[in-house]
Amino acid sequence: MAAQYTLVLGTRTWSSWSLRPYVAMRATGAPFEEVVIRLRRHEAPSTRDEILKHSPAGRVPVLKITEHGRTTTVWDSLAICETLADRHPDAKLWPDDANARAIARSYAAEMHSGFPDLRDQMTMEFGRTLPTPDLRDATKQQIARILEAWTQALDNYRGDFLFGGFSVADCMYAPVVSRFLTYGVALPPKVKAYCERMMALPAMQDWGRAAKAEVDAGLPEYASL
Ligand SMILES: N[C@@H](CCC(=O)N[C@@H](CS)C(=O)NCC(=O)O)C(=O)O
Repeated sequence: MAAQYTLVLGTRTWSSWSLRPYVAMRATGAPFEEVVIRLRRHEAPSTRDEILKHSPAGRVPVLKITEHGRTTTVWDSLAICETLADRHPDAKLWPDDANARAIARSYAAEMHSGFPDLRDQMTMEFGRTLPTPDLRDATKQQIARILEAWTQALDNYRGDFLFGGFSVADCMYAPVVSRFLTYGVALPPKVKAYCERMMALPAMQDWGRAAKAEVDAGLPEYASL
């Protein structure tokens, strides 16, 4: 019997870490259930209490895999993407070529551990259009580094996505695509076309519809909380 997957996500408009494994999960084609936890909820049950029901790490995203009567809990966006790549080799979530795979892993890891100023000054507000904040030099440097890295990958691998076919590297940068569009970052044509292809993915479209429903229901901007 196939494994049952449950993906525990944060508020879609804001939860950039949740978007990453969501698009990876969708790329596998496997069915899964979603549990969405409202972030920054201070009244009982608080966000933390809700997340702790699913993971001792107290953070989303979380993937729960139930098979043979046992549930395995995986937390942290990159660990979930890696687990999905392992379990669904046909989805080719990493490039076939070992050198391309090594570089794609470096891209994913650079995102996972880096770009703190970008994340701080350009919080994800999926689907919203907002004025560009007064960017610190460090943020500008991080944007320039991402544009350089994407351009190199698009030039070297010559596909629709960073490493030719869709990979975990694209999953890890999906929220950055959203941020660049939200805050009107100037994009070279090749990068702009890449962002458009990313936003056209059914997974990104579905995420956008769910995020819009949150906003329509009155979700404030993260920075205003
Ligand atoms: N390194 C973690 C970061 C996860 C993280 O910081 N998630 C945020 C939401 S995007 C969270 O759970 N925050 C808890 C809270 O807001 O109480 C990952 O890659 O999954």
